[in-house]
Amino acid sequence: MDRGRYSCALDGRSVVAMRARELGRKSVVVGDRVELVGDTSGAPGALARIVRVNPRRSVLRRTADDDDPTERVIVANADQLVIVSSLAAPPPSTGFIDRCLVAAYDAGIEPLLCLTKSDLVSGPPPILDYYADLDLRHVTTRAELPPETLREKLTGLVSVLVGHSGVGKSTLVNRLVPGAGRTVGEVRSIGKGRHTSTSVVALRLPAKGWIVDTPGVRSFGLAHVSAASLLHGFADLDRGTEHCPTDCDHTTTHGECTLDAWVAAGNTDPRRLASYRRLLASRTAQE
Ligand SMILES: Nc1nc2c(ncn2[C@@H]2O[C@H](COP(=O)(O)OP(=O)(O)O)[C@@H](O)[C@H]2O)c(=O)[nH]1
Ligand SMILES: [Mg+2]
Ligand SMILES: [Zn+2]
Repeated sequence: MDRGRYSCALDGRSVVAMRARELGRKSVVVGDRVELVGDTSGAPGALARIVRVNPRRSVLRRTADDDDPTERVIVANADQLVIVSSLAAPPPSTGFIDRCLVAAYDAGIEPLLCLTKSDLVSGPPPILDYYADLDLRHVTTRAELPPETLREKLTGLVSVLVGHSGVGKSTLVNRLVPGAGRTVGEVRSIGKGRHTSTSVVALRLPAKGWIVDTPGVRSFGLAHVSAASLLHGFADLDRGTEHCPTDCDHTTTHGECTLDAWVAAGNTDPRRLASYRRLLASRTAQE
């Protein structure tokens, strides 16, 4: 999307379209399946109109901050959230990854952890210990090798790439989509305010499927996720709440929360509980 013009894929060609008035206030986002009328030739200067947005199979949302309830839909109809995190330079941030996991669960899409820059570290990455009790799929990549394992996991699916700046997303996209021409090693600033657009783009994979790059998405505000749903992003902890009192809010101030005992018994990494409670606290601050 660029200045009210949407680029739509139709039978292998790219058709530029604008929203038709009958759409009203309904949003059109990357990944939406739409119905077009008018000039769909894709010829230079041709302009079609989007008259209908089909029901969405999945919706990936975020809020700008935990304390800003304004909800934004980032991508519709995605199958997979690829959480890109470098093993070094910068080191992985479990706080960010945990947020992404909550967002993926909330969106109803599968998370895949992609650990980049494996050439900069040796031995098994400690971050995998942190997620050992979670059924989290992962791949590792390094710039000098073609990302074959990742490519296989993307084939035929719509995958959204998220990650901090500098972790190697553009490098990956350029390897996966020849000719994508994503700028490497540069942080693109598209305006400075938080209300500016984030230029999310969908790129077609040569094999089959789409990859959605989200260069402007730096954080996943989770104000739109309820406290109960937050726990669904922590399946390893969710299992430990079976014997909590029904009104348990799982915070430390609730004396009868059984999560501390669950963690002490070695069921999952204690840092996972700390991370969950940090997320809970960041949300309660705004309520
Ligand atoms: N050592 C190493 N550096 C990498 C790797 N992948 C990317 N980089 C470097 O990391 C920096 C940021 O990469 P970029 O793709 O722009 O990251 P983005 O901000 O997430 O799009 C660049 O200098 C890349 O050359 C890798 O696997 N190993
Ligand atoms: Mg980039
Ligand atoms: Zn509890």
